[in-house]
Amino acid sequence: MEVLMRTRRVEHTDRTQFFDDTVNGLQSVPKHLDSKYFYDAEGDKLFQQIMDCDEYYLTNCEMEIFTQQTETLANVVMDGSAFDLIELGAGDATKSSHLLRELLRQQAEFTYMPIDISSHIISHLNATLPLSLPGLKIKGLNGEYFHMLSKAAKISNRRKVVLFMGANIGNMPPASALHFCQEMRKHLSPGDMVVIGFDLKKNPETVLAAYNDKSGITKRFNLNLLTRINRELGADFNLNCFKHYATYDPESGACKSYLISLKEQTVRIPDGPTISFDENEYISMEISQKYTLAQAADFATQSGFEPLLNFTDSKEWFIDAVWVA
Ligand code: AVI
Repeated sequence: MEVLMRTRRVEHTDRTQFFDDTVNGLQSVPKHLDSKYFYDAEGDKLFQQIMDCDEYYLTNCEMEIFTQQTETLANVVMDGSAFDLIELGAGDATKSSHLLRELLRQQAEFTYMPIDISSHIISHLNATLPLSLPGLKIKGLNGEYFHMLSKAAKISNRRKVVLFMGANIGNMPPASALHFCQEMRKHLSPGDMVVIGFDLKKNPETVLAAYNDKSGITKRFNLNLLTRINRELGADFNLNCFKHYATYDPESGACKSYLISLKEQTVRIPDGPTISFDENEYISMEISQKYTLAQAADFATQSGFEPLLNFTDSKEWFIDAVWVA
């Protein structure tokens, strides 16, 4: 069976947006690229390999929560009334299908509404999940998260439970992440819930290793975006002239990755500018922000939610926080 992996794949129709974002980012000081573009077909495969590698603990931690605490999680989200279970960036729904199975077992009255920017992922989920989870009511929504949340509210007026998992919130700088939570709150009504994954601050070496794995998969994952820019925009990045560099600041909780130019060089983008790099100049590629429990709870209150409880893995490295609107 075809494996659908990442959630934020940008579809082919977005080439103009990709071009504009890339050119703007590379003309900025300092230079940056948008990590949402990591996920082409090769990026999806590399991310799958990251999730399977020893150092990348996040997936196992959240999977442990969804497999070991499924019944309690199901009871919390069921809350005694019918609801729509909306998943932002559903991907292949690997983790959430454990919750779906338990909700079906408990005969919960719900419809699963996965939202994804990829129409391919949504058609796949619509077609396959009811086969693996008999009795599942599913209504996949293809589009931007907040547009589709508005659409979901028009389709049904039942209570909403929104899943936003995988520490995807960490890929936004904290101010943008807070804004995202505030925007999400505006799309929900009192009594609605969110279940949101946060990767927690921990031993700095553990965090850094997850983004600087020994086998170099994360390095290939970062460099793959240059390959994508070459392929889709016709640029001439020489991948051998850039080095992957990851840092973790335990004080701020920001884990950041960069590509460092190994020499003075120029890169041409057809129909766009020629980009000059100094030796050691960097491109900022991604942030993976880590939080304390208190910071995650503050996010809830500052965006108009009440933090209800946290589901934590046995190492206490990751939480799925449950917030009520
Ligand atoms: C998707 N996201 C939560 C991953 C993370 O941990 O920030 C993406 C990633 N980048 C490098 N490794 C994993």
